[in-house]
Amino acid sequence: MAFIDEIKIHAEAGRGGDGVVRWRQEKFVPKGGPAGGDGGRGGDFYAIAIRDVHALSRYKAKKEFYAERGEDGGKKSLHGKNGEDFMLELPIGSIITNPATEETWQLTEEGQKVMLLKGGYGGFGNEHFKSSINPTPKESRPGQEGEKGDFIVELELFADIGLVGLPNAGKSSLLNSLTNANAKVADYAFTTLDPNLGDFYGYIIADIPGVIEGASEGKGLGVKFLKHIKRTKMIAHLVSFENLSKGTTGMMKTYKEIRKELEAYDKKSGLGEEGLASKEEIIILTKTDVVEDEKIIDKKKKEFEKLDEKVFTISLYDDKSVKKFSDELAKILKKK
Ligand SMILES: Nc1nc2c(ncn2[C@@H]2O[C@H](COP(=O)(O)OP(=O)(O)OP(=O)(O)O)[C@@H](O)[C@H]2O)c(=O)[nH]1
Ligand SMILES: [Mg+2]
Repeated sequence: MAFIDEIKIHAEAGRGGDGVVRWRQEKFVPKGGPAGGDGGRGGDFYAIAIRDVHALSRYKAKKEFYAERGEDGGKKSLHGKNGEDFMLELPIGSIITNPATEETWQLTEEGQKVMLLKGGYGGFGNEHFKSSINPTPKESRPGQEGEKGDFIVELELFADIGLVGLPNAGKSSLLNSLTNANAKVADYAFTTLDPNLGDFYGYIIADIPGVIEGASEGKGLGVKFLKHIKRTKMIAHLVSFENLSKGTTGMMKTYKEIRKELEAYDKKSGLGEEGLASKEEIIILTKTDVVEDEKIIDKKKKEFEKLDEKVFTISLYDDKSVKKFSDELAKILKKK
């Protein structure tokens, strides 16, 4: 899936409204005092983070954005209305740079708002200049220009959940069935050579190459891919029922091997409490269809539940199990 990952835009905050020269007009008063109102403020220009990884593609055609100008002042001392702020919606993970000023901003949370450009102040109307020496000023000021700028927006995607497990556990297959990713799937180890990302209702799922025993020492595809899930909020740990055939402790043993690798990785990278092993984890027991006896599936599920983790059983040949998991996952991610 193609995520557009860089755009350039031109943005302008609103100009302030002009102050005006007006005179009070009252019945029986031939010439009243000054009554020209001040101009309104120009709208500010903001970027706001939304949960939509495809949001940058909206700005492929239109690349110039303007906050509203402030209204001019009016008669009877009326202040002009302030211009509306402009909210540029950008996906979470956007890094915004103004190359001219070398300022950068990063959007990391849904709803986060940053001001990129400030609107201009409104100009004073003639009433403002009234004084004892000058009771009838004919002076007013124009509104101030709003700030302007060219920005580069780059998208750095942070996965919300990372899939880990042995090669062949079914990670890429699960990613494909939950999202519109098109990751390569095959019945041999190390099919996935580079991480795949998928968009799951605005949350990013990362599928990384399988981890094997000794990975933290550089075995298999090594640890270099674990860094891709360093920033995820949680991991989903996949263990296939195919590992049952290694003996009744096969699945748990497989699970613990991978946990050990995550811990070793944390230690090596000095991650400690921030590490992979400390992340919230859900366990997915995959390929239930290779087991004939439902009781074995239940028993395994209970055994894993004793680890005090959320445990799901799933087979990609059973749509219901996929749907159930997908609904639960959406709930879990929303709660975070
Ligand atoms: N029977 C069965 N096979 C499945 C299921 N899910 C995936 N598979 C098969 O398992 C094999 C491995 O699937 P992948 O999704 O490539 O596994 P992976 O974990 O991404 O493997 P690596 O990329 O090598 O780490 C493929 O042949 C899939 O068709 C399932 O629910 N049941
Ligand atoms: Mg894979």
